[in-house]
Amino acid sequence: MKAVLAGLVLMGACWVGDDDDSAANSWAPTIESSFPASTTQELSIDGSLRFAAAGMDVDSLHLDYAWLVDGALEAGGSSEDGVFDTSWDLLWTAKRSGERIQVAFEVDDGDFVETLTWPVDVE
Ligand SMILES: [Ca+2]
Repeated sequence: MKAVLAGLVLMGACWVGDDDDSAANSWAPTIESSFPASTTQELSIDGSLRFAAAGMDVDSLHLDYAWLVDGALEAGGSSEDGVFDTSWDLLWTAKRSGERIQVAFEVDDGDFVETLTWPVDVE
C-alpha cells in the first residue's frame, strides 16, 4: 500500500483519501500558461529575456514560487489566494557569456512542486 501511495505522489497529484481533513493537500499546483516555449532560448550580448508563468492550485491558498538559474535563486514571491502570475527578466552578464544555462520556474504548495525549465545559450 505504501508503494502505491508513493507512486501516486510521484505522479504529482495524489488523492490521499477521506480523512475529514479539509486542509488536506492532494493536488500539485498547475502551471496553465508560460512563456517562452520551453525550447532553447538565445540571449544576445547586453540583451535580456523575459520569462513568465501563471496558474493556480485547486486545494492550496499559500504558494511559494521562484525563478532560478542553474539551481540558484534569482527572484521569488508568494501567493495567498492559490493563484500566481509572475514574470522575470534574465539579463546578459559577462560571467554567463558563452555558457548554456538552465532557467527554471518552481511553484511549491508545501507538499508538491511543479517545475518548468528553459535551456538558454548565452552569447
Ligand atoms: Ca495543492
